[in-house]
Amino acid sequence: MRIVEGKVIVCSPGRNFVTLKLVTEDGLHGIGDATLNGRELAVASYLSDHVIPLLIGRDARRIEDTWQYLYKGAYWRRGPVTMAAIGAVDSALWDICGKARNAPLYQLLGGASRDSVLVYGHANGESEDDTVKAAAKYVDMGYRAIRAQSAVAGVTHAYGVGRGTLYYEPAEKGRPLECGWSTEPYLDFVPKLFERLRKEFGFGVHLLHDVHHRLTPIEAARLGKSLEPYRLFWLEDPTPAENQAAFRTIRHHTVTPIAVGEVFNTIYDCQLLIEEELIDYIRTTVVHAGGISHLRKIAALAELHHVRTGAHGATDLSPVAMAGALHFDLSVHNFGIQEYMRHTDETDRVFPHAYAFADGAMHPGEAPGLGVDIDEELAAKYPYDPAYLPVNRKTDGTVHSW
Ligand code: GCO
Ligand code: MG
Repeated sequence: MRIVEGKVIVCSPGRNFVTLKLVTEDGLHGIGDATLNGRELAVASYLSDHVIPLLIGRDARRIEDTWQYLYKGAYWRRGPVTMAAIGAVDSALWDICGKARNAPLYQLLGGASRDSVLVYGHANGESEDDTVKAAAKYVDMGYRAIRAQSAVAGVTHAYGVGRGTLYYEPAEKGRPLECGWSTEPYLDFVPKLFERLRKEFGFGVHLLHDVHHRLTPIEAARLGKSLEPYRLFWLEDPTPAENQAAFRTIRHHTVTPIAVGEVFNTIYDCQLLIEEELIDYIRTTVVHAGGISHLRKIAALAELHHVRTGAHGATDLSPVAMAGALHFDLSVHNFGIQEYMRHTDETDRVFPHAYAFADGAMHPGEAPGLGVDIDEELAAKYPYDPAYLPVNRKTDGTVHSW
């Protein structure tokens, strides 16, 4: 089952996506998501200029061997560009193997460990009241887990505040939007928001919150402690995680569960976090952390340490990544939750898929392989549209993590 063709499709049906497509001599094709928000063309070039030429003639069934060949063979290891490229190849090969066996991918990964995959949606608002209204909408749609973010007085363009739709898209055309950051009003506001949410919805719905890397460890510890009465499902990215040991401070002070890892690329990025049991959920994705093969290794390490998975699922990950995540989630034993941000209708039309949402949970469907495809003709109608993620500055102008 030799690979005879490979191509990279860059399109922008509502937002930018990079998709790898590999074709075998038997006429089967597989796809992988290679989207790196704000740096898309670097991965597209890495694939077209450096990886696809090495894939032609290789046996599509040798998934692990190809992964090691691309990882060790590049000499220059890790990083989001390299790992997104390897992840896309890995997903495309799993897709092909599923199709060759006429089985949905999860059946090749050990079969279903559960009936469906619990997902969380995003409730965003310009104020506490708006966020409560947005959360009510998700409860009405059947969600059993909701991430809540809100604008904070004194913080310009707070992270996660939507624009009145179900979609949240922080990347914008032109130069990066400059947001303002102030820790004090944020730390005072968030516990009040969750107190209100518990008052409105009780404890029957899971609540989550994303700090988006903005606090120091001791500030994050204070936030975790002040949120304890509201029993969050998780507090996400409380502090930047390049320094994994910094999470010891948070862990010493609070029992609020911690989730980290959407920006991680390999198992080494979370090794200490997992081995020292400093986190509760690992958020690595099939896109940026080397595909389904590598994610399974991270999950296996995590399982030894009572850490569950909670894969990133923002709209800057395409439906191809969503499908991969759902097969992984359904099969892996220590699954926790899956993020599910809805794509626009345009995006869904370009990437027809078998996965579906019902009663607050999702299922990848029974189509062979990933169960998702790309309509190339339609994709061609949405050319690449450069956009950048925002940057953040503190009130005195100092650049801060966005
Ligand atoms: C999340 C995320 C994202 C990121 C985005 C950046 O938890 O969903 O933090 O929304 O901001 O993926 O491109
Ligand atoms: Mg996040």
